[in-house]
Amino acid sequence: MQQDIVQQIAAFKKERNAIILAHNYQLPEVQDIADRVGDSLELARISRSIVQDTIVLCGVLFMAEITKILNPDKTILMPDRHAGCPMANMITPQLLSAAKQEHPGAAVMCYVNSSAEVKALSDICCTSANGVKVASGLHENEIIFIPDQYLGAYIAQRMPGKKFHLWPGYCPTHMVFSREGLARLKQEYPDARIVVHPECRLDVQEIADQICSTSQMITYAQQSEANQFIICTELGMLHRLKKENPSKEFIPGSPNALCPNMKITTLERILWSLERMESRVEVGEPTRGKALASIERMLSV
Ligand code: CIZ
Ligand code: SF4
Repeated sequence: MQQDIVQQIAAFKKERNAIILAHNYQLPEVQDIADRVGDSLELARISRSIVQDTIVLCGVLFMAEITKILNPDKTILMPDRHAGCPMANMITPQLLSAAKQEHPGAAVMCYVNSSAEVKALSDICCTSANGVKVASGLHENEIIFIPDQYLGAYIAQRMPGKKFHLWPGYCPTHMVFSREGLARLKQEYPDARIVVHPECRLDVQEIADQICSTSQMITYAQQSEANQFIICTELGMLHRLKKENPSKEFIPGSPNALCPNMKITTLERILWSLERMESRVEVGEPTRGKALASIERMLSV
């Protein structure tokens, strides 16, 4: 049955001249049929060199918006447009405008986990892979960081010369990791390295052997001499880590680190999306142009 769907997706993909991009947190079967899998920075870069007319983006809404912002002439499809990001919804254009009025001299640095409208009001974007690099390139000494307080704090700790105003947003999925839970796992796997995403709480970051973005986890696991890794990020990441490092062992830092929004996209929905050419993601002007400027500033870093 699943094989049937996989074949039908392949046939429609050809007919529609489409390509499928999937985020590292997607379901294993979705990652397996995707043409490319990556974090949001990788997917953004990949999308710019695609020759196909249609991109099916398997991820959450802000990722599909970024793809549309970078590729306005292509059709960008989301297999299910209900896949949102609760953290992205923790900041709105109205709230950001008020924060800018409160700190008029500050630059606005915006995690890509945000809406197109919020990006349009920001000076520069960043991802979890390039946050420190982006912040060190800013000439302003004061930064409003939105929306993730934990990624913001991670960057601020490495930039002692700059003053950060951290927005109190957070990722519900990354809140499930705890020091107590990790201490228990460490008893069971004493040689394992603890690998932590910077969206995790600071007390969890403090006990990490490595803090990094999802794609950096792949490189770290490949290059480390260790054979076991306790992974503190969304569970979908384990699939790619195991696939690309078959001789190493990856242990979830919590069995509950599941992002429901990342799991809405199924093979059935991808097939529906290609069949019907829905749901199309649009970002109107002038929002697109303004958001593009903050994304391009990031991509040039
Ligand atoms: O930037 C991304 O793709 C996210 C949301 C996580 C990560 O660190 O890769
Ligand atoms: Fe948003 Fe967290 Fe889900 Fe990523 S894992 S999409 S940050 S809620």
